[in-house]
Amino acid sequence: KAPSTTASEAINKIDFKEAVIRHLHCTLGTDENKANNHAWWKATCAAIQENVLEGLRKTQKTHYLNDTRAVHYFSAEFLMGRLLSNNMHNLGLFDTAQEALKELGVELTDIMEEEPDMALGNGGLGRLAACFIDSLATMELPAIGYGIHYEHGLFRQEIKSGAQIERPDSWRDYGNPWEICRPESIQEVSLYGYVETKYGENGRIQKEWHPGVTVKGVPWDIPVVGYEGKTVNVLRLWQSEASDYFNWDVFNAGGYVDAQRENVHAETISKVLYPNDETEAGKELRLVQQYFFCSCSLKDIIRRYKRAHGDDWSRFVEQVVIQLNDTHPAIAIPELMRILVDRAELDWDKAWNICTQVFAYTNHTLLPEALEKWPARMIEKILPRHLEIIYEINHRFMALVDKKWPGDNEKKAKLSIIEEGNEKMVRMGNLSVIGSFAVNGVAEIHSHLVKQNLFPEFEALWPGKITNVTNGITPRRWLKACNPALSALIDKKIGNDWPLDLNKLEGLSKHAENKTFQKQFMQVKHANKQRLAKEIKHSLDIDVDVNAIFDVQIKRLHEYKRQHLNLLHIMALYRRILENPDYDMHPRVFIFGAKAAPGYRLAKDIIYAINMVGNKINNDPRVKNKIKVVFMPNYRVSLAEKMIPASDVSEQISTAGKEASGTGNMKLALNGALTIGTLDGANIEIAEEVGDDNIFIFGLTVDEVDALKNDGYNPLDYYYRDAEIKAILDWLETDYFTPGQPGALVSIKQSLLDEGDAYMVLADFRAYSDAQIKVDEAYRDKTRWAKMAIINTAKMGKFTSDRSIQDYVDKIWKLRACEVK
Ligand code: 26R
Repeated sequence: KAPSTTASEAINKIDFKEAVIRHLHCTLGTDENKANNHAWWKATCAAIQENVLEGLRKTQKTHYLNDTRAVHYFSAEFLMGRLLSNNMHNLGLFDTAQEALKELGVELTDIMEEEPDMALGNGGLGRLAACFIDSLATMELPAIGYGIHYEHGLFRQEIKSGAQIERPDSWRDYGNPWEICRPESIQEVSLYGYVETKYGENGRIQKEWHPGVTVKGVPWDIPVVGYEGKTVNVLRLWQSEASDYFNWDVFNAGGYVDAQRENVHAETISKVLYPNDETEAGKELRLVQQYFFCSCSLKDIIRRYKRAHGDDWSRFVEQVVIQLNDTHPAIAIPELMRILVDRAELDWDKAWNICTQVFAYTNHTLLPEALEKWPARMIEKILPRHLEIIYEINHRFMALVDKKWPGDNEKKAKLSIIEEGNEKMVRMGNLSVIGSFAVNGVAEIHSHLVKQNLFPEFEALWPGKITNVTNGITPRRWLKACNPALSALIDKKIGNDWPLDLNKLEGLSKHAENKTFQKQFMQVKHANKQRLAKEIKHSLDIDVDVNAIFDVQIKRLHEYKRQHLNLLHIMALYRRILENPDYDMHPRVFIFGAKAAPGYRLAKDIIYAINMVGNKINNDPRVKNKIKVVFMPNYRVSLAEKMIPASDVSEQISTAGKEASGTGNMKLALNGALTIGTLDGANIEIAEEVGDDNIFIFGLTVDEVDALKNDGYNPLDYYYRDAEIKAILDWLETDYFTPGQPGALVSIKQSLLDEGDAYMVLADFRAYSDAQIKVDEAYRDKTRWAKMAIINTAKMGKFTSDRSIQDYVDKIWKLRACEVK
């Protein structure tokens, strides 16, 4: 931005300074001289929040007066990260705030570091929800996000002697400046107890649930500011509290201590986010969490509907659509049925009609261990009435299946919500498909596999119900805010309307071969790498060469994502250097960021192995700094925002068919990193956009993976036939990387050889290594690399989450934008 300030900007700046000082004084009880960075941060947030809340009031009034149809995004996770920078950018106040603070002697980028991440999610699914609510507000669509107000978000990761340690996350310890408590909208939620069957006068059977426990749901609202600040939607998160109403008797009977114990139990519900990514554990508290937030949210929606329409349910489906973010909120389906049938006394068919026009379901994974199934006995204990309703839904559905395929019991077994066996299980995926009017996968290949492998019988029964909506990312956070230098360069080249219309980036293509532009583009990358190098030095005391290739793999740690394939390749390079001191390669820094689920042994072993191998390589003078290995602790949204702009190479190396979409792949390519990846998830669509010359694709395809599995894949074939693979795996068994502790890394070798290498790491190793040689060659040709990087940025238009949301609107939600003046 030009340094000259217009009159109105000067006034804005003065106003802003005045607001910050006022909040230092009146909100924080301090002053300009005493305030530390934390106080400046809080005062700045409060000054910004004034503008946010004005937009919120206007938006809510406009939506109310227009009685708008809205989408309700139900998600157990929202990975919001930090909000200050995002809110300032979306309000167009970033430069104003930066200049105002500078005049007060405060550096904005320093105080932004004071903000704790809002890490109320595990990974892809939670971050997608955050990008989607940004797009919804930006596109002026009436929407509300519903979730859980976890007291502790995803654990903080520390690395001690190379191993992951989990520490509690406390994002609200010193107060959160963005959230607003709404005690006027508290809801009551019931659990446990039994169901009484009554016979009404008309012979109608009535079911009455006598719950054992009642808890309060307290809503906290986080305003969600759209770009250019017109629409401000909300994210409403529910916190559990003991219901004072329920414990009154215990208290009066002199049971003060017991009453407090009840409190502890009730408050446990929203205490902590489950840190499992893709491994269903079937824990009772998790089901209680899911039901708790779904029940609160449905009651909230119905209260709002009734305020406008009274007891007339006929317009409910016109006003309300609910998107289920995976099956985690699937219990909302029987809960809405319960409310309609038992409470509103609608007859079953009418109620079912409403349900199946309101819900839509997104599937995010095909991994069998991530598909939620609850023991029927557990549901019966916690939600006895809901289990009855689920059986009734299933009973009627089975009749429908019998009409389509008379007497076909195999079909019924596959389609049934209930999985028979030793222990009866309720399949939440089947319930979600049956209770929804639309089902979608998150990338073309993934949606294809949902139809072909996961739900083929549903596809046959209801052709067209399963569709695709390819994921996206918000370019406001993932380019404009996190990479200001690149954004400024793009503005200069093609104008500044790309954040709202990402296809405009295409305009960069014609400059891809322009020497001056290439130089500018790579200078920005270089500066971002310098910044990250400083961060690496600061947090790990490792020196990295900024002229080396920054090769980045950032995502949750999981075998299917194959961080260990990356590691084996690093070991291969190291070995090649030891065998041939002149081994020719451009220096490379391999940078990792990953959290492992606390109970996932092998994932933690892989983190340990990366650190131990890295430590050896980084300190071996024979390597002559050609390789560095960096494991950045506590990977999270705010760290991603620093790593992504500094990346040259993006590692997207999952076993084909396993990664539903990926979204980190899009963020990295948008910031000019080149992908080395398999034909999996959205990588396929990224390759289509950038063209085969601008991406490094390798490895088995989905069909080849299937074929190899059917032929009987044997990892030992690769071990014995490829001397390098053998040498590396054997190396893991020595104490070379873990002096005095032979066998400390052996579990990785075991998983690949003895346990069958379920993710075909060895089958893909050679192809991966060859692709890495191509990456090396490409980087040495500076002009070629610059051109490829520019083309990657230029071709990412498709992957804005605005496009994803438009697809949902057109195919599923049938929503209309509502202009807020
Ligand atoms: C059941 C429970 C333990 C659980 C299972 C799976 C909890 C969390 C998950 C996370 C899954 C659903 C997830 O995050 N999937 C990711 O969703 C992203 C957004 O669609 C995709 O980009 C990514 O490929 C996929 O792994």
